[in-house]
Amino acid sequence: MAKVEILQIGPYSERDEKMLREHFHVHRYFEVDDKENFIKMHSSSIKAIATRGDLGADRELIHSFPNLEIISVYGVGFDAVDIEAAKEKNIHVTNTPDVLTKDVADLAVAMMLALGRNVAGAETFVKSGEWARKGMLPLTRRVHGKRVGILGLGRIGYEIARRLTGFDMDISYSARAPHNLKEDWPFIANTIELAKNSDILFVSLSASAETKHIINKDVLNALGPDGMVINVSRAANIDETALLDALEAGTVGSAALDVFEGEPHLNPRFLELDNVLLQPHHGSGTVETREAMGDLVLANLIAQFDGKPLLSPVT
Ligand code: 8YV
Repeated sequence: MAKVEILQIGPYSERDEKMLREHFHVHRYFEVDDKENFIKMHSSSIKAIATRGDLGADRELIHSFPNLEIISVYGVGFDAVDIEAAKEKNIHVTNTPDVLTKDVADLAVAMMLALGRNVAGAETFVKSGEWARKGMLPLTRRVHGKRVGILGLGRIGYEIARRLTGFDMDISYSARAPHNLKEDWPFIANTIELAKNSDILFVSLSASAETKHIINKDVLNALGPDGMVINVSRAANIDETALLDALEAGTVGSAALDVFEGEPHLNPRFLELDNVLLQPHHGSGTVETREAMGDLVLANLIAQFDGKPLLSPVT
């Protein structure tokens, strides 16, 4: 039997691509120069899209393939997929939740410690010989025991908070509604109030039209000149211009960011700042997690074409 034809939107690891090819006839869309002609030639034969959280699939792409049955996303975030367009055509969408939660939380905590204790700057101080020349490194501020706000207490936010209990932090959170928790972390509905109540603000909520620029000038002012903001969700959750202005003016203390507007081409203003820690969108970037994500992308595709229930449908 001929293999089902799928459209691959961006590169995966060699391992994952090999697995996909074993089961499917894969078209590497990102390598196609003449996309218009490709769509003319293959519009009716493509049955699935395999994409990534950061690349998604827009309305035009989704509607170019009338026999599309499923969009399998390599990533927990599916904000780059036009869910409405998929719904209109009864196309299933799956993502890769759970398998990456703890890695993203690990990185978020690592970013807090690294920025708070100036780990990168301190290493440069040693390697550049400044330690021997100048003596003591300027002191940093303490991290443990500080007030932490978690904006978005979903799976990832919860794992961040759980880790922070080991640092004796004073945790409060915001979410769509209060959670029924065993912990006694206060719920603060208003983002400005949450920021006022925090020395360190983690942004861990999934992105949507409603959360666009939820971190704005007012929230940053409320966090204040000693405050730190950490984003491991999506760039759109922060008004990046307001953040850059605040970091340059010192009205917010520092920022640790794993996601950027237009990434990987970030605003050059970030590169001029000393009060930032910049990461290349790799919250889920461990071998173990990326393999689990690749397995889940494939398992969802196989389930669809075997007529079995999907493993992780987006609901
Ligand atoms: C990316 C992510 O998908 O899970 C998400 O939503 O953004 C990431 O895991 C991953 O970096 C591959 O692009």
